[in-house]
Amino acid sequence: MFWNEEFETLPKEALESLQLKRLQQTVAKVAASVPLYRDSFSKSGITADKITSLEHLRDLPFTVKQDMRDNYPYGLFAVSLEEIVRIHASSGTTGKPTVVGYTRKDIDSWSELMARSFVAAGAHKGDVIHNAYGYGLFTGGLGAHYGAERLGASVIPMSGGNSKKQIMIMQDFGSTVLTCTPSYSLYLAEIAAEEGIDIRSLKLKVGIFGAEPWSEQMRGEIEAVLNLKAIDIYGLSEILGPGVGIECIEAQAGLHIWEDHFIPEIIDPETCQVLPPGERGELVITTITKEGIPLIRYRTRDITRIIDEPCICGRTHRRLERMSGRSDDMMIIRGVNIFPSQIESVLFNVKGIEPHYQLIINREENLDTLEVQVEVNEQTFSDEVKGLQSLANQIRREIKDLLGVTCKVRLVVPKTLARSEGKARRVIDNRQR
Ligand code: DLL
Repeated sequence: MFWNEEFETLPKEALESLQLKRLQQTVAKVAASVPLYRDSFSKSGITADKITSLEHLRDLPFTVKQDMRDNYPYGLFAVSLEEIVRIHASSGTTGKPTVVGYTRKDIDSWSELMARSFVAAGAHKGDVIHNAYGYGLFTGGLGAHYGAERLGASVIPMSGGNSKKQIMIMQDFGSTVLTCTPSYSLYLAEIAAEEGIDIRSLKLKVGIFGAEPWSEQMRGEIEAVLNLKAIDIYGLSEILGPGVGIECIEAQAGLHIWEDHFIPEIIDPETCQVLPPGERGELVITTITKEGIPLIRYRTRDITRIIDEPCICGRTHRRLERMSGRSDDMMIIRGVNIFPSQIESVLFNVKGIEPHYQLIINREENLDTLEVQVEVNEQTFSDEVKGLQSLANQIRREIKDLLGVTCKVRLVVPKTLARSEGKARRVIDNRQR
């Protein structure tokens, strides 16, 4: 099923010529209206008419988050505030938020892309979409909301939090689609169990989960616990919000990035060189339809690769492999690069533990240490100490085998690690304090 079959199945050549036309328009627009681009383009002699092939994208400068901070709040907007109908911002961990503005046409394209994404995920008109992404400056809530309305589904604007009520509403209103972060879906399942409600018996058939990295093993866990198809959705506020890319329900193997609106590239984050096709590296995105805040070669910091093989669903837009993490979440422990998702993939294959964990990094006597805290389930918890010790040893060994790093494993009492209603905080790095 398609939302916009013509565009979702455009042949490669047609898609590329559309991209080129839209790229030229975007370059002309930002050169005329955004001082950052005007200055850097004029220094390097870039003009829209010199962009005669998609290869010329490589001649354009990168944009980074710091550029957005330096131009806080509206300095990168390409239109006057009179044209802006919505403002969102991403929180970030330090300092001022990153601010983005949308024109009426931007909101319209975003709603279209989210409707497209919902259909790719197997949702349609007639579905009851329980939207537990946060409403507010975060793009998740309103982004999914507008897409659900565009689709013609019945959207329940729950936002995050108030988890017991969420369960009651899903049960009473007959929600068929759940949208929230993957970690929150497991928390909701836990609350349902505490309330004596079998979440598997609800009408949910699809969950559309994103906004944070999650592993294939976590997908397996969510699908088993909630009895639904778990679909990965990707996006970032700088580029749009949710709906930059999504998995199709037919393949559940990589996220189609909507290439009539965005041009993806993969670079080596160290050298900034574009990597050969299929290699894993940092995702860079150029927006080619945005009016409010078009961005040229935005460095997302997200690590993935582009899958160029045709997909069984018939969409021609290339796919991004599930994000393995952000380059700034990468932990370097005694020289070894580790992503939280790699540890997650080990933990979720071990029997006797709950899908809740946290990674604590310390420096002791000039040596980095990694402690993996993971909850055991009630049954394991009541086991003898010997059993718990051998479980901790097994996890330590499997992490060592996979990543070559020795860590401490601390099994903790069920329900003691902090739960999140939005993006989970997996890593606590005490070295930065
Ligand atoms: O998280 C937008 C969004 C909302 C996406 C709802 C999907 C669903 P930001 O708050 O700006 O926007 O955070 C963007 O979150 O650069 C990634 O690091 C991470 N992220 C988003 N989706 C995924 C995903 C929203 N499916 C940042 N897998 C991005 C892994 C993701 N990481």
